[in-house]
Amino acid sequence: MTIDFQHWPAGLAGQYRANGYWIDQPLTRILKDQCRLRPSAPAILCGERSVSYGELDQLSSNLAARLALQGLGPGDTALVQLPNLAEFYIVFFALLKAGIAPVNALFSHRQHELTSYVQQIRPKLLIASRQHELFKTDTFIGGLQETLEQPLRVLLLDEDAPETSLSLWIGRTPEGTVPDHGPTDAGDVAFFQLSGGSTGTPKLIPRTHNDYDYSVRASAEICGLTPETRFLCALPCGHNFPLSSPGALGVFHAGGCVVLSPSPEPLTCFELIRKHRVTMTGLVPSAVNLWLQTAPAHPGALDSLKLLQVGGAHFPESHARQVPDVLGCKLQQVFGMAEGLVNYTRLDDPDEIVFTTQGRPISPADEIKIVGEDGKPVTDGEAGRLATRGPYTFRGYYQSPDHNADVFDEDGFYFSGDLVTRTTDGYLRVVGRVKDQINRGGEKIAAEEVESLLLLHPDVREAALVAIQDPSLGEKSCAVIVTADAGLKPVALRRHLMALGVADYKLPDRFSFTDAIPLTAFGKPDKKKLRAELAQTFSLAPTQ
Ligand code: OOB
Repeated sequence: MTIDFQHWPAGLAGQYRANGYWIDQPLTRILKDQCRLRPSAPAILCGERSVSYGELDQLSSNLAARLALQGLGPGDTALVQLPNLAEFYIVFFALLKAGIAPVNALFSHRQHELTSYVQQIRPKLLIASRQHELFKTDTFIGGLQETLEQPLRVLLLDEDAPETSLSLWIGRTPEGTVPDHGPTDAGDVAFFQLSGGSTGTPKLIPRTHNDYDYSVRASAEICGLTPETRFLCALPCGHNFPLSSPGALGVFHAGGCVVLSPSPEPLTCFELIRKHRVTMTGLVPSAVNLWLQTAPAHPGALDSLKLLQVGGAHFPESHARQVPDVLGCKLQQVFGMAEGLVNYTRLDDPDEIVFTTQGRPISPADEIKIVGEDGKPVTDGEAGRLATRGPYTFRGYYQSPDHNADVFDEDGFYFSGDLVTRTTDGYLRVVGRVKDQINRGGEKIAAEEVESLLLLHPDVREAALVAIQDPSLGEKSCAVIVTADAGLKPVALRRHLMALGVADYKLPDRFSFTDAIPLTAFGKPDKKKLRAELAQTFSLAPTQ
């Protein structure tokens, strides 16, 4: 059994193999290699716990074997929602070993997001934590089960019942003969990444072993990872940036060590950096901003830190320039996406490149097109829409033919929705966005998704979600509402969204009530105009 997904055309796949980008090995080879080379070296440090490569291998094999004994294997999917704990990686490798493809939901996701993932992948397995509000009782799980045709096996962290305790399943090797299980073929889906999205439902990105492993290996090399690397994972560990750019998988590939932090909050991170002699980390710009403000009061705290990667959202040049002096480390800008393409400034690039660009693609095989409004390529330096294809850029969202038709051209180039310029040396600058998305400190909000939920409120006639500039997060969201009820209050709408179970970061930061939403010549909401109007209302410069 395999999961159906949009493959690369045979010609390109052949080139990717011939050039050594695709090595036809499952992602589990990352762990296998390190178990041979350094089984007792620490792979993960989390709180007081240290997990060696050998243990990571053993614990993930325990779980994989138990899942296989339950009849789960290639073709099956899992919904996973775990916080930044060692179990995230144990489960990740276990599922890869068993050939089960997970969706790693963010811990901030609530029933709206999780239900949507379940509807799309129809999982046979749910792995979550009792610490999450949704899993404090079994009500939500029961509801999910009712929507599925087959039984949903459930494993929970912090669970008392032995039959559903994730820790018990991980902790002991099962008895009996384990049936032959995964991993799936290297050309097949290994897991699903989450799209930041711009549509009504959160989309899923099938990632194959071959494509993801290449991005991990190449990223580890570009970022100079070694067995001495100590990487602080402070962003949500399932996100593409801290997972593979080069992230934890890159660090495992290099034989280094991942130190887990529950959040990017500066004091928590500074303490972990000091205690574990962390050498590198990756942050979103809003977190860097806090680190820049906090670091001067903590001299020496970041002594071991050599490299700070920044990505996920617009990073103001003025902040970029402060990084070496204030944080005492090298800066690397990262412009990536869960769909594939990742750009890095290189470690030996001149400062001006590092401070003023978002890097260049990982691979010589990454093809970049930047097109103007007329659909024709722009000249270097001119802004246009970014389109790309390559050995680790997906070829279609899972089960989304209509949306795929909108975001891919006939040659298989994916339009990311970003407006970029390119220097003559091939470095990209992100200068804006055409996708209907709000980038709230790196957390992506699809406007349409929140608008549809707002429209479910009986008193909302029209709704438009737009970005407003914010000094700390870069952007926040404002919902512009047309209603016949003059007494409708933001608090009622916020409660309405919370009752629908949407993640907190998607709740509009502001509400603005109006008589009519301005329309473009095509009759679509004129968000550019709305953004300009709101910027005036809130006395801010308009967002791009
Ligand atoms: C990363 O991945 P996603 O999927 O959460 O978001 C991708 C989008 C990009 O299309 C772009 O709009 C924005 O996030 N973005 C940036 C940026 N990096 C990402 N915008 C401006 N400057 C940057 N440096 O965010 C992601 C995935 C892998 C590595 C790094 C980031």
